[in-house]
Amino acid sequence: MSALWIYYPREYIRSYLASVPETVSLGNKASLAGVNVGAAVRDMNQLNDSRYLQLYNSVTPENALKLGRVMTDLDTQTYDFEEADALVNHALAMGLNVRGHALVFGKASDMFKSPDLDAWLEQYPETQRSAMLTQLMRQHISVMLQHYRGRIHTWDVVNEVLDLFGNGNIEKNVFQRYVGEDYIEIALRTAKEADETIKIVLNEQLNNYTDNRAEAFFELIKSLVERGVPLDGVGLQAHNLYSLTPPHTLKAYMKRFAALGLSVEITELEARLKLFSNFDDPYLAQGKFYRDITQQCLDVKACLGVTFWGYSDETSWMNELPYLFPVPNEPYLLDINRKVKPAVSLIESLFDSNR
Ligand code: 9MR
Repeated sequence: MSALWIYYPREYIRSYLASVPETVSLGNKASLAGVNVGAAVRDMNQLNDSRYLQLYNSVTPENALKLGRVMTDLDTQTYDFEEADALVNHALAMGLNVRGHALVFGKASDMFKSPDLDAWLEQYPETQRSAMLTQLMRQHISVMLQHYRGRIHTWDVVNEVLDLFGNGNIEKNVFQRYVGEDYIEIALRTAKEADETIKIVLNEQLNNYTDNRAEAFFELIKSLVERGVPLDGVGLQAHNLYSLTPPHTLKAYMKRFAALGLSVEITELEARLKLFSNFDDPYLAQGKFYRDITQQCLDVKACLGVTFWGYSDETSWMNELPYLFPVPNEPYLLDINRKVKPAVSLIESLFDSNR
């Protein structure tokens, strides 16, 4: 029964289409309030959409800055910045804040094989692998930070250090296996050496902000700070995949990082439409959820902003994994036809009364 429910594709009435606004000014209002509201973009087409600046004042290249996209040859450590530069330069010309994502990301290799670092290392004698991966990681951080010096000021230097389903243990990803758990600290220190002006962020996916895993993440961050490891902020991704996080739990959690002297940011917000199927109007309920999450950020001074992990419901990384994420996902602020969804005016209304 429940399996049927999960896989049953549903369509909900799009009553919001009756009042799609001509223009919106969420991006402007966010700028005036000194907060970033952004989206992850896949390509120039999304960035060039006439709604982009109406909605956002910030952007995160979804994949363009990742190792697998910029490094064309692991052995010679050759780079091709054409696509990434085009996107970043265009975003800057539009006046957007650009978030750099992500320099050291184990799952990109383990899950997405982009690139497959294990396969690369296995060509070399076992005794050399640790040194090789450490060198590659350090070199990559330095090359990226030098290349984007003065253009990108905030970087997810290390992405997703915890086991996705564990109790808060460090994920046994390719960096942990070859470099050791110290890879986190080595990466953060290397980033500081490469460009002392950037904001160094550790970005993590938590499924809620109250369980052992969330606690372990806090303890890890606290210990890095106490040991003087360079770290300016924490990114909380906020993918709501199988259940919805109660928004109010986020505020208390963010305040704990603020008390350590760190900034926080909601970096990859999304909540699948399917999670709202019990509501009369799932699109409206989704909008209210996003409004309430954004409110948590506005309530915490150290919170720099909120980024949605995609531009419009036409495409989503989740649609590419239908067995894990059966449709409807439709998690973004624009729908499958790039029409403005209810979330937009609901979030916009927060800026009329806040800050
Ligand atoms: O959305 C991204 C997808 O297109 C890529 O194939 C994948 C691997 O690079 O990464 C996805 O984005 C992830 C982000 O980089 C880190 N947090 C989880 C995101 C969704 O998987």
